[in-house]
Amino acid sequence: MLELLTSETPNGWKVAILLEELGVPYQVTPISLTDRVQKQDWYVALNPNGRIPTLVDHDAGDFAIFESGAILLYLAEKFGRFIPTEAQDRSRVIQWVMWQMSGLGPMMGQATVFTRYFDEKLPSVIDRYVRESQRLFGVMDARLADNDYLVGDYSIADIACFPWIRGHDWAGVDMGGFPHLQRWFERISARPAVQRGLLIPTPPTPEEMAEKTTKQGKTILA
Ligand SMILES: N[C@@H](CCC(=O)N[C@@H](CS)C(=O)NCC(=O)O)C(=O)O
Repeated sequence: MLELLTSETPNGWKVAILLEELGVPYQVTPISLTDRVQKQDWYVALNPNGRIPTLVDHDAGDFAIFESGAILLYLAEKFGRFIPTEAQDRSRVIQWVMWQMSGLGPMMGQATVFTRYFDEKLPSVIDRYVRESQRLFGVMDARLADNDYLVGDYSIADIACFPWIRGHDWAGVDMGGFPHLQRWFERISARPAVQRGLLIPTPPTPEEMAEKTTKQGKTILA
């Protein structure tokens, strides 16, 4: 059995979406970020970074994996899906996953932190992260001008990026002016497995989400 330890955030949704796309059985262990469960000793023993998500493969000697990009790769390779077998396309998918992990995720994450969680609003800092996020939106938009997906067919490259693009409003990053990205976003949003994955671990209302995330933000910054 696969166990996903997660919370309702972009890095967690990536893995939930892939598991739903794969249609394999898995169990969910919700981790309360507000209660700082991700910092408890038992959790840090599984994930030395003390953040979500973590995947434990109980069918492989309780093998624990941290870092959402590494989890996507592990699952794609384990089940031989959502990653091409041809060497160069496989490399292209990995390149986009790396790009998301090192660029899109951190920039959007910091845009969210400085727009939403900090009481002190620092215009130059917010501007830096918002503009860098938009630059990255432009990189995706250009790639998607002639392609329905980032690399060939729908893959873990698209799954890695999707929840962060979905969070653009919350992060205060305008997505207007990126028509190809918008179309890609709508195409992926329409997938039933994506819609199911976004309900893991709980389906909060937008109002609950806003309040919960604000409280979580304060807790995480503490
Ligand atoms: N690079 C890590 C980032 C994980 C991460 O930042 N997770 C956030 C939620 S999206 C988290 O656990 N935050 C709680 C904290 O900072 O303690 C990954 O992709 O798995």
